[in-house]
Amino acid sequence: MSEYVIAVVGATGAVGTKMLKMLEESILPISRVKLLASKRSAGKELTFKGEKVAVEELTADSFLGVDMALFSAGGGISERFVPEAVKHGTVVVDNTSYFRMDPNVPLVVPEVNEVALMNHKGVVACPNCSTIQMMVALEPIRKAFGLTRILVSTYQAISGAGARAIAEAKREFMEILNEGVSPKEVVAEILPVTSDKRHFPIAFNALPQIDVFAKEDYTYEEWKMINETKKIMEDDSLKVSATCVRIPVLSGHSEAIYFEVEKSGVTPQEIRYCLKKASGVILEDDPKTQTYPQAVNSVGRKETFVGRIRKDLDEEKGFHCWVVSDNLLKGAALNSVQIAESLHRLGIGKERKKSNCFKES
Ligand code: NAP
Ligand code: 12T
Repeated sequence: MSEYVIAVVGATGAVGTKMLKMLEESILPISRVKLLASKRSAGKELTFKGEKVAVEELTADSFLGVDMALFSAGGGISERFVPEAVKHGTVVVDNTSYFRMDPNVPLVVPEVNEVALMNHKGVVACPNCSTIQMMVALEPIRKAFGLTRILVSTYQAISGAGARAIAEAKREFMEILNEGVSPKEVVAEILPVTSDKRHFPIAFNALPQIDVFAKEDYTYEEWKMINETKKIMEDDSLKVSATCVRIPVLSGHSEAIYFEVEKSGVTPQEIRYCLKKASGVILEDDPKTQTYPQAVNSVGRKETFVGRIRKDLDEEKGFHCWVVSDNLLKGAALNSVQIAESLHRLGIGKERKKSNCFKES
């Protein structure tokens, strides 16, 4: 069987380290992993399947002989180095937002739209973490009953913002709990967004800003959820709006989702039944026993958990639910590795074609 040389770009990061773990657990035949990061990490050793592998500095030549590359080192790195990888015939799964809305780049959640991979031209994008878990939960409902509107509020974990944000949150909690510093007085330098002008504490707080502000006073994270949903569900007329909030949870994104179905007379029981059979979903919904999805229980799990399903009190076709998943696994590393597995299964994981999304020839 043909084996893959797989590069992980951003291997030392919050997502990259989980990618390595997901690759260890994957059915993909892997002959070698190449771990790439910044110059700062060059020489550092990580473990893959019990063997130590040294991290190398990412350069334009890193992709020689690499079959597939999983990118998770920020949009700027993808902008610069994904074309270099594709030039070498490497098939790229990009986990950053840089290529997601490019019409030449399929945006894939394998449970939902694996067939979109067939059109790839060297690059496949992994959606935003908050979009992925929403798609896993809502696509089975869309298929069964049609979907006309989504209103989502997220409760997003700190690990989504990377290793430095996790360290900042831990430090804030320590200062508040061990040294008696007031939550208003701890000094923040990373959250809500490193590159933005102002920073606020996350400990004992809730921040209604994830990523920078963009048009119509929505944040870019909110726009990602809106635009990516329409692209994945292939429905520009679908009404979608989002409010994205960072909360002091380390891992596991939660979402309160209101949705309207097309069909009349659908019951919560029918929606539960539909989700029970859905791939990648675990239904946890029993108010009698206080059973519902919780962020802490999602950590380390590959599935998306759905519960609190109930009818809206006024809108006949409206429903509410609560959706939770490990943002670093299904929200990023696992979905990327599943895309790689799908590419392998479909026989399109090793493309050495001349034509690619950067250059038609
Ligand atoms: P992180 O913990 O800060 O890790 C960043 C990684 O990028 C590290 O491995 C870092 O290497 C590497 N890197 C930084 N600058 C580099 C450079 N100049 N050259 C090569 N490598 C460089 O961040 P993270 O949370 O893992 O996220 C990484 C990226 O993944 C994000 O920027 C985002 O685009 C994407 N992401 C996507 C999702 C999603 O929703 N699908 C979720 C989270 C993140 P060093 O250790 O050497 O600095
Ligand atoms: N800013 O790659 O901060 O779309 O939680 C994912 C997560 C961007 C992305 C976050 C972000 C992405 C975050």
